[in-house]
Amino acid sequence: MSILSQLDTPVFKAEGIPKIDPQTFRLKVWGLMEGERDFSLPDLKQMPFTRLDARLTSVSGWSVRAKWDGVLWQDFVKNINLMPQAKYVTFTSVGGYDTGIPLHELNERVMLVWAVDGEPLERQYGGPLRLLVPHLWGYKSCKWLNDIEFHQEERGGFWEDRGYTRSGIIEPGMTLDINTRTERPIKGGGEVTEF
Ligand SMILES: Nc1nc2c(c(=O)[nH]1)N[C@H]1C(S)=C(S)[C@@H](COP(=O)(O)O)O[C@H]1N2
Ligand SMILES: [Mo]
Repeated sequence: MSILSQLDTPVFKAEGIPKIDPQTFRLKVWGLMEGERDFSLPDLKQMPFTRLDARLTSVSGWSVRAKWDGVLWQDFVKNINLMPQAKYVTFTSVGGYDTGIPLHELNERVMLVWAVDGEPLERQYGGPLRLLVPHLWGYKSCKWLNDIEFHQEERGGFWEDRGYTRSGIIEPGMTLDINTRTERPIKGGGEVTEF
């Protein structure tokens, strides 16, 4: 059991929990780039490995700290030749949930995650592969990642089209810290690092 399930971290699934075979899974990458690429899990696991201690913080009022295992976005994207017009990135799940992030917002702590503290990423938490964007609201951290598209103009996304901000910037307020089950104030404006 991963720390996420031990802590009873909420499971959000706008589209239901898909069943994905990790053996045949391919992450598709396309759009304003040279060619079209797909990556198997072993392909991703050959890239530089990172364990990142970071929080996932939901606009719905909770935040969880864990050690996330995977490849940093900056290491992953080195494998792709982007066209200069590529300015936005849309992440889409197997079930069609999507979210968009400007390319320049994908900072050095964004990662593609397949495990949590050495435990495989469980299905309900986005396994086999999810995105983690610690400095933006959790709806940017697309679970069950199926494809990544590079494009020029800003678009919406599943929650962005239902009233949440396109920027996803974490706002000041109170949050339930899942690790300690206490309500804590957050200053917002970036990753929650105060606890
Ligand atoms: N595919 C997909 N990814 C998703 C969601 C979703 O419904 N479907 N919910 C998002 C929201 S709102 C949050 S807060 C986090 C929650 O992650 P968790 O379910 O692993 O706790 O996943 C995000 N990624
Ligand atoms: Mo969320």
